Amino acid sequence: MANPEVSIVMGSDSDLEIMNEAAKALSDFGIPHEIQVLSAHRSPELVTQFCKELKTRGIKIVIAGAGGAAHLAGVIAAHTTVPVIGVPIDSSPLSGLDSLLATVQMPSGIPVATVAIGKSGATNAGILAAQILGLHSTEIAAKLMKHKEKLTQSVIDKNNRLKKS
Ligand code: RP5
Repeated sequence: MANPEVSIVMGSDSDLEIMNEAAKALSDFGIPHEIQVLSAHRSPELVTQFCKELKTRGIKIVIAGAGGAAHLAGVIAAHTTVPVIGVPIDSSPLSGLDSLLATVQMPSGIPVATVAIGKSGATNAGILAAQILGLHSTEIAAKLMKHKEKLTQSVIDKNNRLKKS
């Protein structure tokens, strides 16, 4: 996508199915984004280079997903002031609890906005990025309001179906 505003990164291509949910949410809100594999452990120098270029490339938010000893989001946050949203991936025998703790338990001074484990977390990462960008875009803000209305309508529809059954 040309001129991405949000960069999605993930520790491995095995995380793609989950991280695609973040990409889908961003597409729903019309936000240009990119997605690539970057590993804090397997390609530390590429991560550093990526962080150095974020500002000049016009990236406003990074969404970083990783599993296991999930240090990707935290390492990126250590290198940049661009806000980082972390998605813990449930790819290990510990079902993502390890990734959650590794992503969320950042030391004071280096925040990572950590969302839920797995697909719902990835979706919410995309929506959270839209909410941040929506502070300065009436177009995105309007789409976010529609999203909320749809959620309310889905609850009303569920109750109507329950009443009929
Ligand atoms: C992490 O290790 C990745 O984020 C992935 O969730 C997990 C397994 O990676 P692969 O062995 O499938 O490449 O770094």
